[in-house]
Parts: sequence; structure tokens; C-alpha cells
Amino acid sequence: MRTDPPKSLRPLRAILLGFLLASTPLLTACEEEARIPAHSVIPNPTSVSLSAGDTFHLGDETRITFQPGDEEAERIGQFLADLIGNTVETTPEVTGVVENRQDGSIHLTLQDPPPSVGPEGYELVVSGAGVTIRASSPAGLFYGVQTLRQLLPPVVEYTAAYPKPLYVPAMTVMDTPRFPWRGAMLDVSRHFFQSDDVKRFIDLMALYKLNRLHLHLSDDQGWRIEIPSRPNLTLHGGSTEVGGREGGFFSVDDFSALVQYAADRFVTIVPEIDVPGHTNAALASYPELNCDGVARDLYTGTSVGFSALCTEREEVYEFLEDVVRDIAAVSPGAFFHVGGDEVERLGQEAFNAFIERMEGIVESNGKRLVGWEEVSMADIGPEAVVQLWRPLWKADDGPALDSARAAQAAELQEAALRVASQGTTFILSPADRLYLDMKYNPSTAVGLTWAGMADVRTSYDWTVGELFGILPEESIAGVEAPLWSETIDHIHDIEYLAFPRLAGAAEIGWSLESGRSWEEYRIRLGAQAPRWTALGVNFYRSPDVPWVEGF
Ligand code: IFG
Repeated sequence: MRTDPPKSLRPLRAILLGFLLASTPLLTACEEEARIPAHSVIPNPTSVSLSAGDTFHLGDETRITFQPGDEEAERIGQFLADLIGNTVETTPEVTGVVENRQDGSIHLTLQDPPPSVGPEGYELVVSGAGVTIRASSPAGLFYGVQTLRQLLPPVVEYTAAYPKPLYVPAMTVMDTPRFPWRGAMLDVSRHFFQSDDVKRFIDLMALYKLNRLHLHLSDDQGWRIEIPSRPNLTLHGGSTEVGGREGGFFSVDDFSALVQYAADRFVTIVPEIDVPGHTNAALASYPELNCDGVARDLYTGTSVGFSALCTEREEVYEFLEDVVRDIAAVSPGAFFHVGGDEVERLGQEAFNAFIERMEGIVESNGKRLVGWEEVSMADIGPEAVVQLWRPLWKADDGPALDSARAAQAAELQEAALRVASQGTTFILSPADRLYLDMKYNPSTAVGLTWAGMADVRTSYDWTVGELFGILPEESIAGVEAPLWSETIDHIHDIEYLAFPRLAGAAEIGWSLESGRSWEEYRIRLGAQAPRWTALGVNFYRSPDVPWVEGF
């Protein structure tokens, strides 16, 4: 006999309404109506319709079911079971059933996928009879599980025991992402971060349906991935980091384990070997990479632009063949990031020729070239992906640029439009919005300010059209939030700079732009606080967000 939940557990709206009234000036009823989110899911799903039916109860008897033989549905079901349970007794049974019994279970299925949700979308139906997540791909099932996870009370994130049953209001969610590239970047070169820190970062990315982790694996200060054919890159080039402490690197096995961990959460790792600039660690490891044949000293400072491979030497291209081959062998993702940023030691012609040759090496290893926006000056192909990062990309109305920067911005825009017309696509990483290493405000203890300071609203409250409106919409692959590590060397600093802003980047990458508003988003963002507290996330409590206290 189903009973309604206790009065105190009225739908989320009542909680949010109390909240909204407490945290914003009195608004007219219709404005409030417009602003009260029916849920606190981030990224905002394409459509959420609450239904009048019975609430779903998640109790000790709840099971998770899948279609027999659908191994991915079973694996994803187990992921959900392990999230819900903390002991053998409290972990829901995951079992194959021939048909969805609607017996209070949570059913994951790839059968009869809903037609409109595309390769990463899903349909989630919640009722008193149970929960059904339907998708056309395992990724869709996984993202439906992340939404269900966020519809459950934050206490579900605890690894300690907690009271059941938990309730989810009856609803139907239809959801599909706007962009295929929804990424974050971690710079493990300036400061090295061990695998466990990267896995933690991947866990938090998965909660918000991000699907690309770009690892910045080499720079002036450190080479961070073992290249079996070039052992000195890590033995020497990986031995230190910014500030001079011991560096570190991912062995082939470490890296393969990270690739698998990410893939299990539908995150593709995109390795970056930054060339021809940002290469002092390599130049210190192999003398023949330098035009004078003399190995450089290791570098532990934070300047940029002073290094470059000797692009006139054939040994450089033999080196790059070794590097790309060895990394491609342990990197099943389709993309290889070649960097290309901030090269001050090469003329434009030499740079362009180098990038075009590098594209050949990458493609001969079965990968698509990704590069920072400078690579668009070269004759790159339609398969290439260009990462736009310099602030004021829309230079025409930014603050007055000095003439040199204005000329550079105009030149880069022209180059981007040229390659866009040939089919090249773009990842949007505007430094003044999405660089997570920018301070929130002057009191932020870590981070930089060269692109300006990015508080939570600045980072979220922009549209693709506003900043990149001159690019054809179909040329935009998505967004990515880079976190550079000149000033950080601990997972708590990563979490502090990434949260809450990474959740906003995830929403910009996933959700419809129409109707997206800071006033509405900040309420859903505030409701993440108990979840982040349960997960132990060291997030920045911006005064601009109405953080929910307690559960
Ligand atoms: N720009 C450099 C990074 C890093 C960053 C710090 C790019 C593409 C400034 N290049 O961003 O190496 O130093 O915010």
C-alpha cells in the first residue's frame, strides 16, 4: 500500500520557494513562477515535467534492473547501486529482467530508445511504480543515472549509512546535449597531480555530464607521460615542476588506467603534447631538439613563450613521430592536442609549416588534430579542432586593446573564419570566462588575473552568440574549461577553483541557450552545496549564490 510522503517532504518547489523568498527581494508572483526551478539538476535538462502521480520511494527493497545481456546497462546499474548503497545490505540488487516489471524497481534499457534524444540523450520517467531510464546508447543511460542521482536527496552521496526511504517526485525528463564537446582541462605539467587526484576530478566531471578531459601533459616545467622510446623525457624532463619540488609522471600503465577510469564514466581523455613552444622540458631532455645541439637547463619558473623546438632539424620530426606513436598506442580517443600556443621564437611561416607537418604525423597515427587558436594560422584540414582561448575574441567591443593585440586578435579571427569555412570546428574556452585558474576576486588565495577576474556569474552569464556570434553555429563543437596549475599543487585547490564554475561550464555545454538565466541557475547552483558537502568538495562559497544549508 503506497502512502504519500510525510507532509514535510513536499515537492522541491516548496523548499526552493522558501529559499527564493529568503534570498531575493520580493518579486511579483509571475516573476517568481518564472524563476522557481522545478528541480535542482545541473546541467538543466531539455525538458522536465512534474506529474501528479505517486512519488517514487527508494527503499531497501528497491532493485535495479536491466535487459539480460546488456552488459553496459548492467555496469551502469551497478554504478548507481554502489552510489546508493554503503554496505552489502544497503546496496540495491542489480538483476536482469526480460521486461520492465514496474514493481518499484529502477530499470535501465537500451530497447526502443526514445527517437528524439540522439547519441547521448535519455528519457527518465519517475512514478510510484518505479523509475525507467531509456536511451539509445550507454552514455545516455549513464547521463540519465546522473540526473536521477541529482533528483535524489544529497544524502545519497554519503559513504556513511543514511535513513531510507528516499523520495523522488513523479516526473518525466527528456534530455539531450547541445554540444558534443563538453570538457575540462587539467594542467599536470606546471605542477604534477597523481592519478588519484585526476580520478577525483573525473568523478566530479561525470556528475555534470562532462565528457572530455584534456590533459596538458607537457610544458616548459615538466614532461608528464612516459614515452617508452624516449625515456629521458620523464626521467629527466619529468623530474621537477614549478617551484623546484620533485615532479612526477604517468607511466604507460598509470595513463592506461586513467583512460579506462575515464571511459567507464564516458569521459574521453584528450592528451596534449604542447609544441613547438612550451617545450623546455623536452629541450632539456634531448639535446638534438635544440638548434645549437645543447640541452637546456630544467626550468621551474612560470614565464611563457621563451622555448621552441628546432623546426629546421629532422631529428625533431623523428622525435615527434616517436612521441605521437607511443601516446596514440595508449590513447583510444579520436583526438590528439598539439598545443601550438604562445610561440615567440618562430616566424609565422616556420610555425605554419611545422603545424602542417605535425597534422600529418597526428593523422598518420589515426588521430584528429586539436590545437590552441594559433594553429588556425596554418593550413589545417576540416578534421582539425581549434580551441579558442584568448579573451576579447570579439575584439570589436572589448576594452581598448593596444594596437599590437588588436592586430593579433583581428588576424586570429580572420584565420578562424577561414578555417571555419573549410569545415574546421571549434572548442570555446574564453579565458576571461572559462579559465578556472582566474581568481574569483582579489581575495582568492590562488590563481592568476591576466585575463581578468571571473566570479561565478561572469563565468556563467554569457552566450555563445554574444562572444562568438561571427562563427557559424554548426562549426562549434562545444566548450571546455581549462585549469592551469602555475599557482596550485593540491586537489583542494583544484576543487576550489573548479567549483562552482565548472558546473556552469557544464550547463553551457549541455543545456538549451534559450531561457538560460543567471537568476534561475543560481537557485539550482545553491542546491548543489549539500551534495558537494557530502562529497567533501572544497568549493568556493560565492556570496552571489544562495547556498542551501543542511539536507
Ligand atoms: N596562457 C598559456 C598557458 C597558461 C595560462 C595561464 C594558453 C593556451 C596562460 N597558454 O592558455 O600555458 O600559462 O592562465
